Amino acid sequence: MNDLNSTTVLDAPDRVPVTKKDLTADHPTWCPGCGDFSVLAFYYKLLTNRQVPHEKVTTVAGIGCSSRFPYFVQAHGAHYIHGRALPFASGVSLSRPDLHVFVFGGDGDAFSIGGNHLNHTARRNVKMTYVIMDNYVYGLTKKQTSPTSPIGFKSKTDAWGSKDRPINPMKQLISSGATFVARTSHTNPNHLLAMMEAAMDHNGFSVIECLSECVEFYPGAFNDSNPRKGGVFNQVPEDHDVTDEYAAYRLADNNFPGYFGIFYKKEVPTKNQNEADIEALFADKVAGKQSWQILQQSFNRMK
Ligand SMILES: Cc1ncc(C[n+]2csc(CCOP(=O)(O)OP(=O)(O)O)c2C)c(N)n1
Ligand code: SF4
Ligand SMILES: [Mg+2]
Repeated sequence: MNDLNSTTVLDAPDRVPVTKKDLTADHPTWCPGCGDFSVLAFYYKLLTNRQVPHEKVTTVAGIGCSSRFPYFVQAHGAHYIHGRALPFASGVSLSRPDLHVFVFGGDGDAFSIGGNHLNHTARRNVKMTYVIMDNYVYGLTKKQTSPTSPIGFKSKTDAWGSKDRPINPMKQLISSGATFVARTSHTNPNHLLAMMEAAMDHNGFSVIECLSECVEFYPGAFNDSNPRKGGVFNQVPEDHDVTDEYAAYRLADNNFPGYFGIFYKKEVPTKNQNEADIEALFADKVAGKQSWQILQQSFNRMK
Protein backbone atom coordinates (compact mmCIF):
# COMPACT_ATOMS: atom_id res chain seq x y z
CA MET A 1 0.00 0.00 0.00
CA ASN A 2 0.96 3.58 -0.54
CA ASP A 3 4.22 2.83 -2.23
CA LEU A 4 5.80 6.25 -2.54
CA ASN A 5 7.40 5.23 -5.82
CA SER A 6 3.93 5.16 -7.29
CA THR A 7 3.47 8.82 -6.35
CA THR A 8 6.51 10.10 -8.18
CA VAL A 9 6.99 10.78 -11.86
CA LEU A 10 10.66 9.91 -11.84
CA ASP A 11 9.78 6.60 -13.51
CA ALA A 12 7.80 8.39 -16.25
CA PRO A 13 10.41 10.41 -18.15
CA ASP A 14 7.91 11.62 -20.75
CA ARG A 15 6.16 13.78 -18.14
CA VAL A 16 7.02 17.43 -17.79
CA PRO A 17 8.42 18.12 -14.30
CA VAL A 18 6.07 19.87 -11.87
CA THR A 19 7.37 23.35 -11.05
CA LYS A 20 6.71 25.76 -8.21
CA LYS A 21 4.82 27.91 -10.72
CA ASP A 22 2.44 25.01 -11.44
CA LEU A 23 1.71 24.66 -7.71
CA THR A 24 1.30 28.34 -6.91
CA ALA A 25 -2.30 29.50 -6.57
CA ASP A 26 -3.76 32.64 -4.96
CA HIS A 27 -1.36 35.04 -3.28
CA PRO A 28 -1.45 34.10 0.43
CA THR A 29 -3.63 36.42 2.50
CA TRP A 30 -1.44 36.04 5.60
CA CYS A 31 0.00 39.14 7.31
CA PRO A 32 3.46 40.15 6.04
CA GLY A 33 6.03 38.32 8.16
CA CYS A 34 3.70 35.50 9.26
CA GLY A 35 5.61 32.25 9.81
CA ASP A 36 3.11 30.35 7.68
CA PHE A 37 4.72 31.71 4.47
CA SER A 38 7.83 29.70 5.16
CA VAL A 39 5.87 26.45 5.63
CA LEU A 40 4.09 27.01 2.31
CA ALA A 41 7.35 27.81 0.47
CA PHE A 42 8.94 24.60 1.70
CA TYR A 43 5.87 22.53 0.91
CA TYR A 44 6.26 23.67 -2.72
CA LYS A 45 9.92 22.73 -2.47
CA LEU A 46 9.09 19.29 -1.10
CA LEU A 47 6.57 18.58 -3.85
CA THR A 48 8.94 19.67 -6.60
CA ASN A 49 11.90 17.81 -5.03
CA ARG A 50 9.84 14.65 -4.97
CA GLN A 51 8.16 15.35 -8.29
CA VAL A 52 4.77 14.32 -6.96
CA PRO A 53 2.50 14.09 -10.03
CA HIS A 54 0.38 17.22 -10.08
CA GLU A 55 -2.90 15.29 -10.08
CA LYS A 56 -1.81 13.46 -6.92
CA VAL A 57 -1.01 16.49 -4.78
CA THR A 58 -3.65 16.47 -2.01
CA THR A 59 -3.65 19.17 0.65
CA VAL A 60 -6.27 19.20 3.41
CA ALA A 61 -6.82 21.68 6.25
CA GLY A 62 -9.33 22.67 8.92
CA ILE A 63 -10.08 26.31 9.78
CA GLY A 64 -7.70 29.03 10.93
CA CYS A 65 -5.10 31.33 9.37
CA SER A 66 -2.76 28.36 8.87
CA SER A 67 -5.63 26.25 7.56
CA ARG A 68 -6.06 28.61 4.61
CA PHE A 69 -3.12 26.64 3.20
CA PRO A 70 -4.97 24.61 0.49
CA TYR A 71 -6.15 27.86 -1.16
CA PHE A 72 -2.55 28.64 -1.94
CA VAL A 73 -1.73 25.29 -3.53
CA GLN A 74 -2.88 24.81 -7.11
CA ALA A 75 -3.89 21.14 -6.85
CA HIS A 76 -6.48 18.93 -5.18
CA GLY A 77 -7.36 19.89 -1.63
CA ALA A 78 -10.00 20.85 0.86
CA HIS A 79 -10.42 23.66 3.38
CA TYR A 80 -12.63 21.61 5.62
CA ILE A 81 -14.43 22.05 8.97
CA HIS A 82 -12.66 23.44 12.07
CA GLY A 83 -10.93 20.50 13.79
CA ARG A 84 -12.23 17.94 11.28
CA ALA A 85 -9.44 17.90 8.73
CA LEU A 86 -8.11 14.54 9.93
CA PRO A 87 -11.32 12.47 9.51
CA PHE A 88 -11.70 13.94 6.03
CA ALA A 89 -8.06 13.24 5.20
CA SER A 90 -8.40 9.70 6.60
CA GLY A 91 -11.18 8.98 4.13
CA VAL A 92 -9.02 10.22 1.26
CA SER A 93 -5.99 8.27 2.45
CA LEU A 94 -7.89 5.01 2.95
CA SER A 95 -9.69 5.18 -0.36
CA ARG A 96 -6.71 6.37 -2.43
CA PRO A 97 -3.62 4.38 -1.45
CA ASP A 98 -1.75 5.89 -4.41
CA LEU A 99 -1.74 9.35 -2.74
CA HIS A 100 0.26 10.77 0.12
CA VAL A 101 -2.17 13.17 1.81
CA PHE A 102 -0.79 16.26 3.54
CA VAL A 103 -2.79 18.05 6.24
CA PHE A 104 -1.95 21.53 7.57
CA GLY A 105 -3.53 23.45 10.42
CA GLY A 106 -3.08 25.40 13.61
CA ASP A 107 -2.66 24.59 17.30
CA GLY A 108 -6.33 25.38 18.00
CA ASP A 109 -7.51 23.27 15.09
CA ALA A 110 -5.25 20.37 16.09
CA PHE A 111 -5.27 20.33 19.89
CA SER A 112 -8.50 22.12 20.86
CA ILE A 113 -11.53 21.41 18.72
CA GLY A 114 -9.71 18.70 16.75
CA GLY A 115 -7.97 17.08 19.72
CA ASN A 116 -10.16 14.01 19.77
CA HIS A 117 -9.76 13.36 16.06
CA LEU A 118 -6.02 13.78 16.42
CA ASN A 119 -5.89 11.08 19.10
CA HIS A 120 -7.88 8.59 17.07
CA THR A 121 -6.14 9.23 13.76
CA ALA A 122 -2.83 8.73 15.55
CA ARG A 123 -3.77 5.44 17.24
CA ARG A 124 -5.19 4.12 13.95
CA ASN A 125 -1.96 5.00 12.19
CA VAL A 126 -3.64 6.28 9.05
CA LYS A 127 -0.97 7.03 6.48
CA MET A 128 -0.61 10.79 5.96
CA THR A 129 1.54 13.72 7.07
CA TYR A 130 0.10 16.33 9.44
CA VAL A 131 1.94 19.63 9.89
CA ILE A 132 0.66 21.55 12.93
CA MET A 133 1.60 25.21 12.49
CA ASP A 134 1.84 26.17 16.13
CA ASN A 135 1.76 29.91 16.92
CA TYR A 136 0.57 29.47 20.53
CA VAL A 137 -2.57 31.53 19.80
CA TYR A 138 -5.81 31.59 17.81
CA GLY A 139 -4.77 33.90 14.97
CA LEU A 140 -7.77 33.96 12.66
CA THR A 141 -10.20 34.91 15.41
CA LYS A 142 -7.82 37.62 16.65
CA LYS A 143 -6.06 36.45 19.78
CA GLN A 144 -7.69 33.93 22.05
CA THR A 145 -5.73 31.59 24.34
CA SER A 146 -4.88 28.28 22.65
CA PRO A 147 -3.90 24.94 24.23
CA THR A 148 -0.23 25.80 23.66
CA SER A 149 -0.34 29.40 24.99
CA PRO A 150 1.99 29.69 27.99
CA ILE A 151 0.81 30.58 31.49
CA GLY A 152 0.52 34.34 31.80
CA PHE A 153 -0.35 34.90 28.12
CA LYS A 154 -2.75 37.85 27.88
CA SER A 155 -5.45 37.38 25.28
CA LYS A 156 -9.06 38.27 24.61
CA THR A 157 -10.14 35.21 26.59
CA ASP A 158 -7.59 35.75 29.40
CA ALA A 159 -7.31 39.49 29.87
CA TRP A 160 -5.34 39.05 33.11
CA GLY A 161 -3.12 36.29 31.75
CA SER A 162 -3.83 32.62 31.18
CA LYS A 163 -3.77 30.39 34.25
CA ASP A 164 -4.23 27.10 32.36
CA ARG A 165 -1.20 24.87 31.93
CA PRO A 166 -0.38 24.45 28.23
CA ILE A 167 -0.17 20.99 26.70
CA ASN A 168 3.18 19.51 25.71
CA PRO A 169 2.59 18.71 22.01
CA MET A 170 5.41 16.15 21.75
CA LYS A 171 4.30 14.20 24.82
CA GLN A 172 0.68 14.29 23.76
CA LEU A 173 1.42 13.10 20.24
CA ILE A 174 3.67 10.27 21.38
CA SER A 175 1.15 9.05 23.96
CA SER A 176 -1.71 9.19 21.45
CA GLY A 177 0.09 6.60 19.32
CA ALA A 178 1.49 8.72 16.49
CA THR A 179 4.22 6.67 14.84
CA PHE A 180 6.37 9.62 13.67
CA VAL A 181 6.65 12.72 15.84
CA ALA A 182 8.93 15.65 15.03
CA ARG A 183 9.39 19.29 15.97
CA THR A 184 10.71 22.13 13.84
CA SER A 185 10.42 25.88 13.31
CA HIS A 186 9.60 28.17 10.40
CA THR A 187 12.78 30.10 11.16
CA ASN A 188 14.96 27.15 10.10
CA PRO A 189 13.78 26.30 6.56
CA ASN A 190 16.38 23.58 5.91
CA HIS A 191 15.35 21.80 9.08
CA LEU A 192 11.67 22.25 8.24
CA LEU A 193 12.21 20.71 4.80
CA ALA A 194 14.23 17.82 6.26
CA MET A 195 11.41 17.06 8.72
CA MET A 196 8.78 17.14 5.95
CA GLU A 197 10.93 14.85 3.79
CA ALA A 198 11.35 12.36 6.64
CA ALA A 199 7.65 12.54 7.51
CA MET A 200 6.67 11.83 3.92
CA ASP A 201 8.94 8.79 3.87
CA HIS A 202 7.33 7.36 6.98
CA ASN A 203 4.78 4.62 6.38
CA GLY A 204 2.12 5.72 8.86
CA PHE A 205 0.73 8.77 10.65
CA SER A 206 3.54 11.30 10.68
CA VAL A 207 3.07 14.54 12.55
CA ILE A 208 5.25 17.61 12.82
CA GLU A 209 4.84 20.49 15.23
CA CYS A 210 6.23 23.52 13.37
CA LEU A 211 6.60 26.69 15.41
CA SER A 212 5.17 29.40 13.15
CA GLU A 213 5.14 32.91 14.55
CA CYS A 214 1.97 35.01 14.51
CA VAL A 215 3.53 38.43 14.09
CA GLU A 216 0.18 40.11 14.65
CA PHE A 217 -1.06 38.53 17.90
CA TYR A 218 2.02 36.89 19.45
CA PRO A 219 5.13 38.58 18.06
CA GLY A 220 8.42 37.34 19.42
CA ALA A 221 6.87 34.17 20.86
CA PHE A 222 9.71 32.01 19.55
CA ASN A 223 12.69 34.37 19.77
CA ASP A 224 14.34 32.10 22.35
CA SER A 225 14.50 29.35 19.69
CA ASN A 226 15.90 31.62 16.98
CA PRO A 227 19.68 32.23 16.95
CA ARG A 228 19.10 35.36 14.82
CA LYS A 229 17.11 36.77 17.76
CA GLY A 230 19.58 35.70 20.44
CA GLY A 231 18.00 32.29 21.03
CA VAL A 232 19.23 28.71 20.55
CA PHE A 233 18.04 26.07 18.11
CA ASN A 234 19.07 22.82 19.76
CA GLN A 235 18.81 19.80 17.49
CA VAL A 236 17.83 16.41 18.89
CA PRO A 237 21.13 14.83 20.06
CA GLU A 238 22.64 12.42 17.54
CA ASP A 239 22.66 9.57 20.04
CA HIS A 240 18.90 9.87 20.71
CA ASP A 241 17.18 6.56 19.96
CA VAL A 242 14.02 7.55 18.05
CA THR A 243 12.45 4.14 18.70
CA ASP A 244 12.70 4.61 22.48
CA GLU A 245 9.38 6.04 23.64
CA TYR A 246 10.64 6.95 27.10
CA ALA A 247 13.72 8.67 25.72
CA ALA A 248 11.34 10.69 23.52
CA TYR A 249 9.33 11.76 26.60
CA ARG A 250 12.52 12.79 28.37
CA LEU A 251 13.50 14.88 25.36
CA ALA A 252 10.05 16.49 25.39
CA ASP A 253 10.43 17.30 29.09
CA ASN A 254 12.83 20.18 28.44
CA ASN A 255 11.55 23.71 28.85
CA PHE A 256 11.23 26.03 25.88
CA PRO A 257 13.03 26.22 23.47
CA GLY A 258 13.67 22.50 24.00
CA TYR A 259 14.87 20.35 21.09
CA PHE A 260 14.13 20.20 17.36
CA GLY A 261 14.15 17.09 15.20
CA ILE A 262 12.62 13.63 15.18
CA PHE A 263 11.59 12.65 18.71
CA TYR A 264 9.92 9.33 17.96
CA LYS A 265 9.51 6.93 15.07
CA LYS A 266 8.10 3.43 15.05
CA GLU A 267 7.05 0.97 12.36
CA VAL A 268 3.50 -0.21 13.08
CA PRO A 269 0.98 -1.66 10.57
CA THR A 270 -1.03 1.17 9.04
CA LYS A 271 -4.80 1.34 9.04
CA ASN A 272 -4.46 1.38 5.24
CA GLN A 273 -2.64 -1.96 5.28
CA ASN A 274 -5.00 -3.47 7.87
CA GLU A 275 -8.01 -2.59 5.74
CA ALA A 276 -6.37 -3.95 2.61
CA ASP A 277 -5.70 -7.22 4.45
CA ILE A 278 -9.34 -7.51 5.52
CA GLU A 279 -10.49 -6.81 1.97
CA ALA A 280 -8.16 -9.46 0.61
CA LEU A 281 -9.44 -11.98 3.18
CA PHE A 282 -13.03 -11.59 2.07
CA ALA A 283 -12.40 -10.90 -1.61
CA ASP A 284 -13.87 -14.22 -2.77
CA LYS A 285 -17.13 -13.58 -0.86
CA VAL A 286 -17.78 -10.41 -2.85
CA ALA A 287 -16.26 -11.48 -6.15
CA GLY A 288 -18.12 -10.09 -9.17
CA LYS A 289 -20.21 -7.67 -7.08
CA GLN A 290 -20.33 -3.91 -7.54
CA SER A 291 -19.46 -1.69 -4.55
CA TRP A 292 -23.11 -0.71 -4.09
CA GLN A 293 -24.12 -4.37 -4.00
CA ILE A 294 -21.56 -5.10 -1.28
CA LEU A 295 -22.87 -2.13 0.68
CA GLN A 296 -26.45 -3.28 0.26
CA GLN A 297 -25.44 -6.75 1.45
CA SER A 298 -23.94 -5.20 4.60
CA PHE A 299 -27.08 -3.13 5.24
CA ASN A 300 -29.28 -6.20 4.78
CA ARG A 301 -27.21 -8.07 7.35
CA MET A 302 -27.89 -5.32 9.90
CA LYS A 303 -31.69 -5.52 9.55
C1 LIG B 1 -16.99 24.93 14.83
C2 LIG B 1 -16.21 26.21 14.87
N1 LIG B 1 -15.89 26.73 16.07
C3 LIG B 1 -15.17 27.88 16.14
C4 LIG B 1 -14.80 28.51 14.97
C5 LIG B 1 -14.03 29.82 15.07
N2 LIG B 1 -12.63 29.62 14.80
C6 LIG B 1 -12.13 29.71 13.55
S1 LIG B 1 -10.48 29.50 13.47
C7 LIG B 1 -10.40 29.29 15.16
C8 LIG B 1 -9.08 29.05 15.86
C9 LIG B 1 -7.91 29.18 14.98
O1 LIG B 1 -6.73 28.97 15.71
P1 LIG B 1 -5.63 27.98 15.18
O2 LIG B 1 -6.20 26.66 14.83
O3 LIG B 1 -4.53 27.98 16.17
O4 LIG B 1 -5.16 28.61 13.78
P2 LIG B 1 -4.38 29.97 13.50
O5 LIG B 1 -5.44 30.95 13.05
O6 LIG B 1 -3.72 30.40 14.74
O7 LIG B 1 -3.44 29.60 12.42
C10 LIG B 1 -11.66 29.38 15.74
C11 LIG B 1 -11.92 29.25 17.19
C12 LIG B 1 -15.15 27.91 13.74
N3 LIG B 1 -14.76 28.43 12.56
N4 LIG B 1 -15.84 26.76 13.71
S1 SF4 C 1 -3.07 36.86 12.26
FE1 SF4 C 1 -1.15 35.86 12.82
S2 SF4 C 1 -1.36 33.74 12.10
FE2 SF4 C 1 -2.91 34.98 11.06
S3 SF4 C 1 -1.95 35.60 9.13
FE3 SF4 C 1 -1.61 37.25 10.60
S4 SF4 C 1 0.41 36.77 11.49
FE4 SF4 C 1 -0.31 34.91 10.50
MG1 LIG D 1 -2.82 29.11 16.22
